[in-house]
Amino acid sequence: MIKGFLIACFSLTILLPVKGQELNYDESKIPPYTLPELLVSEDGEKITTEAQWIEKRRPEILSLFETQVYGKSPEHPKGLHFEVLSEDRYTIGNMATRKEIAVYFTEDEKHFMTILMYIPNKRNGSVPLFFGLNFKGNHTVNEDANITESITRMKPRKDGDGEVRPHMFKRGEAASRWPVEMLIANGYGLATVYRGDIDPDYDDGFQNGVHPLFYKEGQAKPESDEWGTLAAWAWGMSCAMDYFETDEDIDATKVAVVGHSRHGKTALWAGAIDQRFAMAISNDSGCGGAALFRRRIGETVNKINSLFPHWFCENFKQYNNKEDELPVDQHQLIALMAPRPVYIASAVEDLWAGPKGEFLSGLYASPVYQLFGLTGMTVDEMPEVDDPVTNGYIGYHVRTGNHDIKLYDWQQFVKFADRHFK
Ligand code: GTR
Repeated sequence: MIKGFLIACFSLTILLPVKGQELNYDESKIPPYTLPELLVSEDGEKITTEAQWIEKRRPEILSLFETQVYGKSPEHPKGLHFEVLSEDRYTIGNMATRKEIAVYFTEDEKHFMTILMYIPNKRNGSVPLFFGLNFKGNHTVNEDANITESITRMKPRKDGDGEVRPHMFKRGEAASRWPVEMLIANGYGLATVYRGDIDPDYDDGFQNGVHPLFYKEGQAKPESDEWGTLAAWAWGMSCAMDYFETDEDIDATKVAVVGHSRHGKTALWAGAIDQRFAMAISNDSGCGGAALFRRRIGETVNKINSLFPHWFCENFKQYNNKEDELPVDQHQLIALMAPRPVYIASAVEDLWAGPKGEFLSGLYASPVYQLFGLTGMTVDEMPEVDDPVTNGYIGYHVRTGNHDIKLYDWQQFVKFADRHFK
């Protein structure tokens, strides 16, 4: 009862208008808009071949997203190295091996993230992997008592008295979002990292997390076109990929990046900057994720930049209330995945994220897949609720219910991955 009440209050705070801005949830009130061209390059050339896309248009679009939206990330650090901290074959009813791996960002091992990984014991050779960030610590994804508790900082407490830290969250608290047993039974591995290991999710002027490791002499915060927190998380995921390539249990050519909400935005950006990821899956990723910015329904650029000033690069703030001036829109982000498969999931009550805009970006990204002789989205109209479209290279579903990632969502991801990975 109390829990339900708290959730209701939380949702309300999210949905209340940010001072001075109007919120729109009405499809009929979406302003007319023109999307930036997908298949015309900056010098006006029409893009009609795979080679033109790869050599010319894709780099242009990627660079606009880097400098205007998420921010440029540095190269992987020279000191990047890994250590398997623990390995246990007898977990998940003896069906899976659990490993924990430290990914050290620095030679001196002071800065690191911990990958928690489950690999099916029943396997012939290496396995495909789902890899996503978690919100509250590795120990919250399963009740497995031997998962090492995440300890990095989370955020200051609202009352100013100390900090919220992941150990305050119960073991297995987020288990409904991480169906390890189902994935193992279907022959997939699962890896996750607590995102705070890379950069805690609050606005501290980029003093904690990985940003300061890369400041030049005298630099105190990222430049206007340099990485915000979402880009740092995606960069961390890309560093984890360096580890996956060294692990014989993992088929590094079949790693799907997956994420819910802010981590869905991150998964799409990770897939864009690191083409070693063979698939990207965005669940309820909304504004800054799969949803088209120009529709201005639910969360808008101005709102996301006021609520989360640290997520994007500084340049992105120029587009507050000026969506039409953005040189990109999110169909182009989806297109950066091509020809790799991408899956977009929405929830019908998640109006803050804007299900229709999430669908449309997939639809409008489809012409790029055609250049590769592939079908992106196989439908033109948004499907009915709980009627997934999984037969093209861009999968989509809108599920009954609200903002969350559920077993139903994962079941569709597995079906989609089976088509492409097996
Ligand atoms: C909301 C935010 C969304 C989404 C969500 C989440 O508060 O406005 O963009 O990222 O958080 O990550 O759960």
